[in-house]
Amino acid sequence: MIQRARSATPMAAVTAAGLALALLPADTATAGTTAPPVRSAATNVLLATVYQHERYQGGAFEIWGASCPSGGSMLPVNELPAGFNDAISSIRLARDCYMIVYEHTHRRGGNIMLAGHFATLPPAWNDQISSLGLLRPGR
Ligand SMILES: [Ca+2]
Repeated sequence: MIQRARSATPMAAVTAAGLALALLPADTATAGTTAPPVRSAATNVLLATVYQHERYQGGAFEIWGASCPSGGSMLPVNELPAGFNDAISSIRLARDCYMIVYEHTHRRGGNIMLAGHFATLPPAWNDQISSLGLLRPGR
């Protein structure tokens, strides 16, 4: 399902999991002023921003949702937007939101869990990520 954005964001794709992915052009990726692409109760929290280059540079996409799910469930992004497969080099995560990143699409292959902000990724993971999932740390 594809929805047109009302803001300057070119397009927002809403995944089956109810996440909204908003692509940001490279020149605005670091400005931090882009409005949420889809305003609804299901997509009003910025959960993560994913960048093509280290130190939050290059093209980026934002992941919006209601919240990170608790209770052991995961919000999946099984395929990355065009230009991001094997091209991710830095990631910012909302507080209380963890990300598991995977070597292959559809959350297959090797994986690691991330929390917080990563201006650089562990070397083995730079330009390797092909899918991901968001979840709330258990407690
Ligand atoms: Ca990969």
